[in-house]
Amino acid sequence: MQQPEPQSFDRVLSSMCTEPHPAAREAAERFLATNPGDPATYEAVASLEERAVELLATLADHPTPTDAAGYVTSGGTEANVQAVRSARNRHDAGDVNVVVPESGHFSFHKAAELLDVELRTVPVDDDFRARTDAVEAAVDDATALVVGVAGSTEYGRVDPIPELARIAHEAGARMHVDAAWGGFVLPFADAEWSFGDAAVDTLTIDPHKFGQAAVPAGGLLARDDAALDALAVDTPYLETRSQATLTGTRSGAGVAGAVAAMEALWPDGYLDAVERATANAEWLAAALGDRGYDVVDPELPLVAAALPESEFDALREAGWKVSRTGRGELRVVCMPHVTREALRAFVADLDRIRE
Ligand code: 0PR
Repeated sequence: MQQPEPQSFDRVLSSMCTEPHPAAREAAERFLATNPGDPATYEAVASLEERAVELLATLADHPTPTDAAGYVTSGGTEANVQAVRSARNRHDAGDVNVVVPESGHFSFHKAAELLDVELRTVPVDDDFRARTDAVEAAVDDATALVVGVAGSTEYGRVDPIPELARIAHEAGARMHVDAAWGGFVLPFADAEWSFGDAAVDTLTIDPHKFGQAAVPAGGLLARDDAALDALAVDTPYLETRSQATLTGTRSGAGVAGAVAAMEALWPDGYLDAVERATANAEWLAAALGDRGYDVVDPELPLVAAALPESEFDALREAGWKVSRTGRGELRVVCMPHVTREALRAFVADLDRIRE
């Protein structure tokens, strides 16, 4: 039987995944049958995972990357769930709450439900950033975690992380930054988001998004071991005595691919990718603005613009994989596979649709 072809990336404009770097593809294939969940058996992939954490901590400006704790998760969802779980386990109060801006990814809703914690969603300002006054008003003694988003899913916005960290710590809570998508873009942008910029306790940063690794490769980082220790359960019959990860058997391909991508691309390759993506986002925003659409000014390479539903539907019909924000705007994520040529073809199709 003929094998089905995977989705071609040619017209994929709103995915946060991208074509893996060739080195990531090759490394992932070599490590397909390894399990970093059993480091005493699969030693090579276990040391690759230590390397992955150190590289991720370098990107996230950890003061001493070799001291950072963390692991390669199945994705941003797992990293966010684990950050909530860790903060809950470390907090004294019985019934805790977690404060998340409404721009937070829906994985926090999953976390709250799974972990039976109260989720307090707070409004964002006119520029889609967490409102610090609203966060300040929402925290109390039972707040275990404050979440800030660094590169929001819908608009690519960065919350005021240092201010949120201050509010969190004054309330006796921990600070988590969700840089699942932004983490590979922000090292080259003018924003305060990282361990180096604020007292961040945990951080999500996913190689399988802008990091150009193979799926699955998310990342959870912690300032130090305590956050991960709070997640550990005993594993009596394994050679290693405890496990802090959510899943048991994990993807060695994800770990190896992540390391290979980061070693191939950090920092110059990522800088090139970010510069190209940023120029593309600016070009697209200008092209849509010229045509009279309301465009949300892109800060990171993600463009949102208000298009009539009929035009959006016609673009989908023409094969463009585009999606909408919660408010209904067209959303284009300028990932590394999105070329200027593709964007020109997209705008040409839009012009045809508008005729
Ligand atoms: N945090 C942020 C800020 C995210 O944008 C996402 C995913 C997550 C966490 C969760 O990450 P995982 O999906 O790895 O668990 N954001 C994308 C989104 O919801 C996920 C995505 C990726 C969707 C590729 C579609 C797609 O083709 O839009």
